[in-house]
Amino acid sequence: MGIERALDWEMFGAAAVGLSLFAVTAICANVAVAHDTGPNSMGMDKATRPLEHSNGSSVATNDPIPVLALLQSPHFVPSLGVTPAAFGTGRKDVGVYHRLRSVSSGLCLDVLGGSSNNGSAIVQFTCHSGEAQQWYFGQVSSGNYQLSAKHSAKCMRVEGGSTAAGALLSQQVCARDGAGFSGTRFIPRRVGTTTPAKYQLRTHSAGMCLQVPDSTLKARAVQQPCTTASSFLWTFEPVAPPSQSDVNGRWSPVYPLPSIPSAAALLPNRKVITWSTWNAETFGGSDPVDRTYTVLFDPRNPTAPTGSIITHTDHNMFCPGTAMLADGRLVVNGGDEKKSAVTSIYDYRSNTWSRAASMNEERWYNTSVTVPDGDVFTLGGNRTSRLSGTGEIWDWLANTWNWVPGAVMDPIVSGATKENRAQEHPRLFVAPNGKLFLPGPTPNMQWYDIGSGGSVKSAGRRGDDEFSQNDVTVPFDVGKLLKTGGNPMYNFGTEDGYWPSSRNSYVIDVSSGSAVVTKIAPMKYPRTFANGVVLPNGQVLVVGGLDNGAGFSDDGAILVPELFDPATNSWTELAPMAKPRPYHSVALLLDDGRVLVGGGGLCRYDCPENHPDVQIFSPPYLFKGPRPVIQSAPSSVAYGSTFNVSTMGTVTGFALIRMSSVSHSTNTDQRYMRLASSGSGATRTISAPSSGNVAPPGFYLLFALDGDVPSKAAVVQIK
Ligand SMILES: [Cu+2]
Repeated sequence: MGIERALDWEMFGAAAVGLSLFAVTAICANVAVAHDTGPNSMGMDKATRPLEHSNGSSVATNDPIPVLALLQSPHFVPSLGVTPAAFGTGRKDVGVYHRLRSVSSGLCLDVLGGSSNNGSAIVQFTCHSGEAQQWYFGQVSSGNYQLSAKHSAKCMRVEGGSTAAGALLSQQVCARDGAGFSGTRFIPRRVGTTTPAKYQLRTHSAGMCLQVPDSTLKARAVQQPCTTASSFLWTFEPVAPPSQSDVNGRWSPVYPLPSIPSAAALLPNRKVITWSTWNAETFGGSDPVDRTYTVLFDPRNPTAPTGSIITHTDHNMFCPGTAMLADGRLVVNGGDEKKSAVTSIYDYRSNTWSRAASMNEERWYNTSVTVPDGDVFTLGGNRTSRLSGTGEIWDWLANTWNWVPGAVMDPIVSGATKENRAQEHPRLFVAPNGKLFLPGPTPNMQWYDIGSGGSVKSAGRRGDDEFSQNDVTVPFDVGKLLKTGGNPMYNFGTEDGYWPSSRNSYVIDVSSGSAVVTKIAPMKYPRTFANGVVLPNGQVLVVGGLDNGAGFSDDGAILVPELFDPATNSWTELAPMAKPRPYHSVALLLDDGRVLVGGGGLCRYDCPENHPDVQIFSPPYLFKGPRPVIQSAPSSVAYGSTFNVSTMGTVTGFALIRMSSVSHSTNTDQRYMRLASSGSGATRTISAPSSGNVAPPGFYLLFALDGDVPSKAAVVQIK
């Protein structure tokens, strides 16, 4: 055990939460594999083989393992609001905007008139708090940044990519590459050792420096041969994020978990099951075994999570497909670095995992979705296997996986590059027409019809969007999806380059049976690996992620969440969380209207990006006054029926949100709808959803609303 680990133990020991709370038990560890002989099924021999654990000691897999203490490594100190001293010398660690103030004039770089048009001049102007003076440093290669303006999401550029002295700067689309790319890269170089730090901003293409020649208001910025005169020097002033408040929302303490929640599901008993991989800290290793670390977390008792190591299903449930079944059980199929065809099912009623039929094909990073008749369709996950990735459907009654031969991957992969990793986590949603709509990550959207052997048809292009892996796509109303962020590169950033994440945002309306794409205001921050959670008021919380596509990194973590309001198609920043939530992080709506956010990591032993913890966000609607109350509601309702609920307080409407599972920013369960109601006073009569096309069968959260303020939810099964 190294010094750092010893320190971790001490730090953990000093924490307010005691070790005893994290008893790690190996439930069901000695239950024989009963009913499956799938390709990875090697029985107890493999599952009980001793392992070289990360602390160097050899332990049997079925023994309790004190993993938690190893994981309490608070390496990460949030640097929000602090300008890093090392700008230009390597990777940064901030996800904040900066004002750029001229040392000579004291004025700030501004897009003239706050314009969002291409070609608008970059000028100096009196410093203020507006978004046209806030710049994001998006790293594109070591020490090279694109500077994008917050209001427009467009980039500062030397006009025409000119290398001439005196060339002017204006704002242009943030080109990824090609002709528009030159003139958009800047290299901050610190000059002297003053506080605050002063920087030159060197242009990559010309090797010149950004200058504003005098103190004239609205003077345009130009490039000139670099000197250290004050007209070439800039201070970078971080813009403070919103504070924790009733208006901006409030975060709970960070609650440690026994393992990293890289996947999670909200269960009908209002608890959350999370899971990770075969090891508490790393997905890789020379001898990964088929088992999974899981945690049962009760938001009402957040300091007492229960960790388990599931060995008897012989399934490493790492980067799988996930879906919630009609009866509230969770299905997890595929996953595992070695690829896996195994299907596991978690039953909240007995708190047990069991094994179901294996798929016809091994998959890693596939997507699963519960379809209107309760079966589960899965697609993709064939990048490393080189198998077909063609869709299969699990018949829940017969417990068999059957090919859907026409549900092929070609349209998803078409035109993609290796770095797009197009075969991974296709976005799949049940549309009101009963077909499966695939809005991404390819910009070539598709309709998958899984009837009659299956077929695929183009749904058109996703506007002017690019390929966007690990984006956020959330069905925020019947037939309506929010699509925001993502990155054309998956896991890029470990070589010599980064790709800034996207802020592109669209509303995609499929309620007519064809996809209508509307480009909306960009998200305030660039994000990849973020999670989107639809809230009881119909708004969408987007939380976490990175400003680049690097897996297993906290660099460029965005700590400020944003709220999307479909009434105005606009974004509002909220109070920042305490920890980065990068690759392998999760977020879920809880039944009380709060949002659970956690995870990130599984990089390697003791890497600083491992985040075995969660934090719970209370959105602003919880601080607006008394909440309505649902006193009673039926436990299940039938499609097309009406049902009564009794309420207390002011009730202006009802919302229904499907309880969901999430991994890798992928959540196919989640969906939102308002329900029509009649009556007044304590008893209201509500119309249930019409069919499984609108509301796939399963457990839902039913919220009463007083305007935008939600009740705590009743849990209702729709069938
Ligand atoms: Cu993964």
